[in-house]
Amino acid sequence: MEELKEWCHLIPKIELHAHLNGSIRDSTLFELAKVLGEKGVIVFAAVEDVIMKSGRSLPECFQLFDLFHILATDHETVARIAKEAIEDFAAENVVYIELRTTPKNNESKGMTKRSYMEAVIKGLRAIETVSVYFLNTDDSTDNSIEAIPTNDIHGAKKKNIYVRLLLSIDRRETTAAAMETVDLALELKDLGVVGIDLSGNPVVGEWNTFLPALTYAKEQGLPITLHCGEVPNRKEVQSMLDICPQRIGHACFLENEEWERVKSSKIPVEICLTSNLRTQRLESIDRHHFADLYKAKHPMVLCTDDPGLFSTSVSNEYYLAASTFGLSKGELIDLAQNAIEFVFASDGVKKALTDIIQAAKRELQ
Ligand code: 6MZ
Repeated sequence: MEELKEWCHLIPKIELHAHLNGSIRDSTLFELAKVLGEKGVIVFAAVEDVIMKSGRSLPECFQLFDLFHILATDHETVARIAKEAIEDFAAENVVYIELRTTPKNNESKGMTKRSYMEAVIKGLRAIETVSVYFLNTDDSTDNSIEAIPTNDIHGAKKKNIYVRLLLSIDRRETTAAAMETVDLALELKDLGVVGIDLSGNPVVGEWNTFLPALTYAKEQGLPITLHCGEVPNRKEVQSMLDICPQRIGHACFLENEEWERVKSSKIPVEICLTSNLRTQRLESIDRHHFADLYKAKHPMVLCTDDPGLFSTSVSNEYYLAASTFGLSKGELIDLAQNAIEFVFASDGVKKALTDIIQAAKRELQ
């Protein structure tokens, strides 16, 4: 068991579904909560209980996110969280990540959606312990990219990681706010933004509110990924599939007819095993739709969702897939390699990632 865990750690991995504020380090969360507790903004003891709880309903998760947003309201903290999150993913041998986050306005802190994103990017620039390649100019679209150095998978040397950003539209937002996010994504394309996500509490908001912004994103050539079927909502799932998203996340409550559409259109699914289990989307992990999709050779990628919130890691998600569904080492590394096809970055980056995983295959197998 330990050997397989260690092996899952060594595989160069691709993370395509991780929320920035769900990736806060526990130690940072406690530190921030303590300071705000001392200032009387929150009651630290109450926070401690919520943070330490392991199984949470979906509504409880969203209460916790509201707390995270109180903790992370200034630019400096946002930059710190982004920096630490990427350091942690790189330490896991993640070689490419699309980190998603909701740009936030916060007048009292002088924060706009744009300045929030600038803080995230400042955090990426501040990373020294890992070599971070996040500018779109780090690659070119003509396939002539100079590949990032192949990681020493045993960890002796400085890690290398490609970082791209997805801007999330929160389901609580208005059409105008969602449009603002898409405009911002277009403005920040050269700074590593590669797409749009729709997330937030799945029982909140109406599809028609987000549709104009998502359609606009598609028209402008920005790929989109949608949290789809996190709760039963057939009408919404069908409307989501109607706009042909480039990827969908979770897909816990899809009926056969909808699965058929997903499968025939080969829409890649971002699979978050621990998250779905912890938020009680399924009775037990072996009942997860991963098994059916894997058997059908449907495109999918293993992701963490909120590694801080759910105390998981990308390696752990690979380990969980292997130990639950009986995947061999070779199958695990193929799973990592297959994910390259679904990234929103350029062909140059895809080629570089293929080289990295091929090299690891030769070394690990
Ligand atoms: C839906 C989720 C989520 O954007 O502030 N988020 N939305 N389902 C989930 N599964 C449990 N996990 C996270 O990161 C936190 C935000 O991401 C979304 C929520 O809107 C949450 O507030 P950012 O960096």
